[in-house]
Amino acid sequence: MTVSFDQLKQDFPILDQIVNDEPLVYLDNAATTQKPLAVLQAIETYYHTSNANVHRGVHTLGERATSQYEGSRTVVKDFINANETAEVLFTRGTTTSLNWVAKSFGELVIEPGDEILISYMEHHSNIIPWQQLAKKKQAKLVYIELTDQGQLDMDDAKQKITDKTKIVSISHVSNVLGVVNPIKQLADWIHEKNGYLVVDGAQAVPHMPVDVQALNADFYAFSGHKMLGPTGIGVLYGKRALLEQMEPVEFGGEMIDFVEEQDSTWKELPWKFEAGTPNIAGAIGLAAAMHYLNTIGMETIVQHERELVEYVMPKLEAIEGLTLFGPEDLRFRTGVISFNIDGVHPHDVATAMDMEGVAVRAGHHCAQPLMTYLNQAATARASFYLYNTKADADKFVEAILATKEFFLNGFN
Ligand code: C6P
Repeated sequence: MTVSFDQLKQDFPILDQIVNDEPLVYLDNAATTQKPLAVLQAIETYYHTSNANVHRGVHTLGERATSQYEGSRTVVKDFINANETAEVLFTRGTTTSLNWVAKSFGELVIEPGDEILISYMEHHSNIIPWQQLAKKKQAKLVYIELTDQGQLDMDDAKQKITDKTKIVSISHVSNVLGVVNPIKQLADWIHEKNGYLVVDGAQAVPHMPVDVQALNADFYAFSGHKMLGPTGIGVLYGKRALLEQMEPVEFGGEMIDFVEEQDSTWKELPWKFEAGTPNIAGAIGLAAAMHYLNTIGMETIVQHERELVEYVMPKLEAIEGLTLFGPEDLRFRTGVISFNIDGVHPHDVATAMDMEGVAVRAGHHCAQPLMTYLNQAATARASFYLYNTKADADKFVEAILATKEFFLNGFN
């Protein structure tokens, strides 16, 4: 299918607005993405026609809601190529997914003296759950160093994956550097040591084809809202053999087989993990987002984002006093571009760019150890997605130049 990316914006009503007297250019997609009409309509139609609780009522609406909710699970399974729907758990998002793995699987396999290996580019959601587990179990949290290009130092990784390493937990794509990590290689190395690989896919699944079986990840976590879906829905993929061994993290309605006075037994996968009324509309919205992405094609999206980055990078590199973070070789990165303007605080950069209608994020991006590693208090960050165009990229560059001019030379 040939996609007209310039026309795609029409599917996203929110993008058609004026912000601070300028047409909105939304470049904060790593934080959250906008929703196409197809997703908004799927949620609305569900509430208009099928709203009921799932797995409970035998009435028509109950069965309709259940079949749409479980149908959404099948869509997710196919999207990431899981082996079966039992391996797809609906969660609130990446953060919940990673916490579940650390709490339940970590509890099962980590012994005192074991090592958990992460990296300096991780999001707090892929650091703190492991810190907590390590403290509880007297295990050690070990960090993989980065190269001067902001990539994982794979020599360091290989050396640090030892017989003591039980879990490696790594982001597939960094939310600050945009770097894509070699997940399959890490999977091979940790499996040779009989350990397990957990992947934080929050910034990967929205932007590239992800095949969890080809990657051989033991667990893979991601969020719906970063891929055109609603907030409050996410996924934890896990291999069946591992999920079977794990205890549920939450207990209550709908996750039980039988409850007696003093003890209970659990439903089979995936429902033993999904206590209480789930985010039904969220799952349906996520499936609609996946349909939308499939229609365009994930390879086409990769190509589009790469074209945008290849287009904008030389323009950014030409700006004096602009520092760019992440690999210079654009083949190793996605459409996430972190930058700083010498002498201007990133928050001031983001505020000034907003005055030009350009939405970027500034701060530590929930990656404080990475900021310390980069010796930066914060960065500004633009992140592109499928609805962004070369005109947006031009506006982004113009807004940086205007910001620089304003702060460094004042009013003319
Ligand atoms: N990063 C960003 O602006 P949740 O909030 O659970 O949907 O996702 C958490 C998360 C985990 N890992 C990575 C790599 C992420 O980028 C994020 C979310 C946003 O960069 C909000 S801090």
